[in-house]
Amino acid sequence: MKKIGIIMGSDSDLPIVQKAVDMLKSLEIPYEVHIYSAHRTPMEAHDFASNARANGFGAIICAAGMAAHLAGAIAANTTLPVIGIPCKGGMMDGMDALLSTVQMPTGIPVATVAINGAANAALLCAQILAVEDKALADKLDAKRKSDAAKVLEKDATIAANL
Ligand code: RP5
Repeated sequence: MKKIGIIMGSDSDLPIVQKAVDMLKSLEIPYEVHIYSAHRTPMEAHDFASNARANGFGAIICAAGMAAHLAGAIAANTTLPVIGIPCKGGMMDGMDALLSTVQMPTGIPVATVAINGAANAALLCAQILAVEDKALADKLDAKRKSDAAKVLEKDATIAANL
């Protein structure tokens, strides 16, 4: 199976990124985690993206806050799918990162999840890999069913108690 690259702009993003790591772990998808910044370590970010396909990655998650250019900078140097997580923080509470991540020019797409939407970023990567992987697709179907069952269990509890 292809690996997922998880890159964050700073170790201060880790509490948000952890949910993506946990999700990939629970689905038994291999991953590699790095701290590369579009601004502080642009050469390392460039090298990672340029070599990612040859290095066995299937998609790349990029988490960054504030002037969040990391996902765009990575996407500029690979045609692998890039999923951006805008991280909450700074004076605009994540709106700055959301707009910086999502407003990409035509030709260089970044699939942007919600502010702090790390679990969905991992699920989207899993769904991309599952296009060619029946066992993973079955796991994702089972997760959907189990998530739905949990909601229905809560529905039964609330209906009985209120
Ligand atoms: C961004 O700036 C990082 O992704 C982080 O969200 C934010 C603040 O970084 P630190 O100053 O905490 O390292 O590039």
